[in-house]
Amino acid sequence: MSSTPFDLVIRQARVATASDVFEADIAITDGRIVQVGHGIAGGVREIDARGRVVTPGGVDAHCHLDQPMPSPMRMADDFDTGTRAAACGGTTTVIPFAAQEKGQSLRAAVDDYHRRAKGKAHIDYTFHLIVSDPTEDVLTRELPELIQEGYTSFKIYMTYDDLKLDDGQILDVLSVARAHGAMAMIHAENADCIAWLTKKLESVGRTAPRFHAHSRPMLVEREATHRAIALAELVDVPILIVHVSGREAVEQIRWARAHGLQVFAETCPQYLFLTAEDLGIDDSYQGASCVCSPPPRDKKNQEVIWNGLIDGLFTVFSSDHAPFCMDGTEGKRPDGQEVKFSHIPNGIPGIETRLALLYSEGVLGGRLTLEKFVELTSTNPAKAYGLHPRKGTIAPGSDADLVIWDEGEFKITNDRLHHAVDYTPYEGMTLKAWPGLTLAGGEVVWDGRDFHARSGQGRFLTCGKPTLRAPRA
Ligand code: DUC
Ligand code: ZN
Ligand code: ZN
Repeated sequence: MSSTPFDLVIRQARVATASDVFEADIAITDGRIVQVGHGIAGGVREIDARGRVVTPGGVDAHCHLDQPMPSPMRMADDFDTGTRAAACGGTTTVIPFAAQEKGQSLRAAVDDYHRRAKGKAHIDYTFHLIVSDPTEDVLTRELPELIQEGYTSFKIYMTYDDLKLDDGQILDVLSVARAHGAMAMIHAENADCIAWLTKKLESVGRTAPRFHAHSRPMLVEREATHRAIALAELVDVPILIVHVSGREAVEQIRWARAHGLQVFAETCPQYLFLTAEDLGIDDSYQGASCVCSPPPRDKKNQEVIWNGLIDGLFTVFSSDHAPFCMDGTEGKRPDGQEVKFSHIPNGIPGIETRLALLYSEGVLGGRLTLEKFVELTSTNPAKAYGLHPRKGTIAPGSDADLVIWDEGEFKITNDRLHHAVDYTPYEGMTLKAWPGLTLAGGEVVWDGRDFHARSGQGRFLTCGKPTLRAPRA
């Protein structure tokens, strides 16, 4: 038997996977888990995790980093600051978006995004594509080729003038997903209803940030969710509805599941912890900080989202981190100006707070089992986007991406976070836990106090085909 010690052994962990919670030691060599069990031999380094929960590192399967924006807007986080924040919040893999601009080839969008990421990421990453211009060449050559190369998921939009596809285009793109086994993610909001409501609101001077929520009521999400499901049913292809915000969309997804359709669903922290009131109860511009789409709803809808997490309606829990500063000229105040709600860049930061919010209020709040937490935040996103079992579990052969949890009071303040955004929507909230240590590829990137850049930097991952089936609701 070889006497070479392991690089690292984590002792007496309370190991949590999507299927079990059990006590074990975890041995790591060359960035991978090599043994999980009892009585494991010594490591060059050892960490005593007695009594502490150890989960797989988080997979944040929906975040926006350094995505090209129309001038003067610019995302505050690039692959350096965004993945630094992710690591300090327990996330070890991110999947942001290589976004095609209309008129641009998909390949050019991917090449550009690789340039933005290269040498900057501290944790592993891959890309979803955003298909905004499904030309004949995109449909017949570029998209199939990219799927073949390991870009096996893409997002399509039913809203936003510069991104949205019409129903015929959606059918075309879904057909490519079906033919080549890709996962299609859909942003479901009815663009014409939003445009009509926005015009009405602005014509009577209702331009403050809070009217963003009035311009995107639940009905517009419900209708688009229904339509997305029908289009996918017509093509006979699985889809994943992203950032589901409340009851009416949930009902559509339940209906689809009950009819045996492969409809997956994602939700995000903002739909559990924020409401439309966070966009303002008066016309103050502060509410711009919580302008995102779909908008946060109300307390009753938060309960519906919690129930969907508990009962298996939701497949994945992502941040939808979309980082814009409140101050300066590139974020929520374009050119330094307070603008109409329809001109405020959409999105809120959340890449670092995603896991701790759900662990604290879900697991320690008694709503979610540890297994469910792991499934939603790590295992299922890894399966949905073809990264499992390299990512998303604690097992021999998997990457040594782990979180050791500290339980105790943790107050969220923006100065404790590691993103480049100048606020957090969760300022002042007291949580019951925070990652005490994050290991990425076997290296400590967060020790509970300080961030440590990973020597080899994060690696780009090519993805396999999705390996998930939606349960019948
Ligand atoms: N909505 C999106 O669809 N993407 C980024 C942020 C947001 O609010
Ligand atoms: Zn979206
Ligand atoms: Zn998004």
